[in-house]
Amino acid sequence: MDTTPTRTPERDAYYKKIGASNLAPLWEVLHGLILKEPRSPALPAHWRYGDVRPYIMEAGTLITAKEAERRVLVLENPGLRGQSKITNTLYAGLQLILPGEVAPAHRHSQSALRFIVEGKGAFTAVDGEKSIMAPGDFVITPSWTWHDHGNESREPMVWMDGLDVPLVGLLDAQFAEAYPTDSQPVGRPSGDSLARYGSGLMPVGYETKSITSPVFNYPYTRTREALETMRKAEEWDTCHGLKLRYVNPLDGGFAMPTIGTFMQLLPKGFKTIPYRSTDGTVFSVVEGKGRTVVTDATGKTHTYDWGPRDTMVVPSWLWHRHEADDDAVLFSFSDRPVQSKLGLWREMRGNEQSMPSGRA
Ligand code: 1HN
Repeated sequence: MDTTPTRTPERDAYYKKIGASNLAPLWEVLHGLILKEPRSPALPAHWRYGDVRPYIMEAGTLITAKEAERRVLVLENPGLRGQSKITNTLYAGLQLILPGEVAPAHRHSQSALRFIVEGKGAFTAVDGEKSIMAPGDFVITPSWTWHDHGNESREPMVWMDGLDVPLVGLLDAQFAEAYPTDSQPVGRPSGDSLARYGSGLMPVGYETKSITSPVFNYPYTRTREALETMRKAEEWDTCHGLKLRYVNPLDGGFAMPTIGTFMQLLPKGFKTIPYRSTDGTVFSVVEGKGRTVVTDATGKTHTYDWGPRDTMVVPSWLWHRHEADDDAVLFSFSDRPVQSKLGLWREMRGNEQSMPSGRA
């Protein structure tokens, strides 16, 4: 697996000859196809909100949300520039919507999440329900659902979009269409889906074919309260502090079929032990200050001093650890549901010497 066979003039001539018939020798490429462990072309990276915010606001002076369709600055992984990817399988960007603006309705095969970073009171409408959004809220746009955004507040609103665009592209399974009007009709009151499906209750006889959670806004107030109540039990995980997974209340699985989403609390002064997993992960800091130390594939360490609203990405299989200077809350997302379904997901904790385990 480690050594490529020697090239000879005879072999090269042969490769050229068979190449004309769209054939190639596996033995020349095998070592690059089957790796002993993940070696992602993605690099670790950190976007400080203070650095990025002026550029986002400047975009607001250059183009309207309507003309842009979606006015977003793509968070491009520095190892994957020009590909609109933050990891090999996922897309992320920061979207701006100014007071009075509308981002017109459309739908596509790709699933999307919104994680609210700045501003309060703008809405996204999904499948006939408007959800008013606030910082720290996690909002889902399931595959093939109509969605438009609007801002009826007085402040600019910025959120992080996370989509499975590269993954769906790899599968060549994408469709998209525009809605005939900018906004879709709203048929249900705001908060309806949370009340219906996200309160530990369910309408009797409810059935759905959807594999995405019917709760499409998981408000931060509830998430934060869960973390605050649970911290009293003092059950800290050495790698994660207190880490919760967003679930689909219908089956306890991930809230989205292709993207796993998490929220974790690191109490003031907490230092995690190193951890790595095969799902490259995007972090958005909600509260607190601290740092994440990532060791890249060359053994170089990167220290990211983060604060509220910053974004970070830790690619597959890179060791990383966190330190919290204040009580810190981190949102994160990755392609874990896909890897788990396919039996591929593995993780390793810094105190483990043995082969990594596969469990999600
Ligand atoms: C999209 O539909 C949205 O609806 C945002 O807000 C970002 C990036 C790629 C493809 C579709 C949105 C997107 C996107």
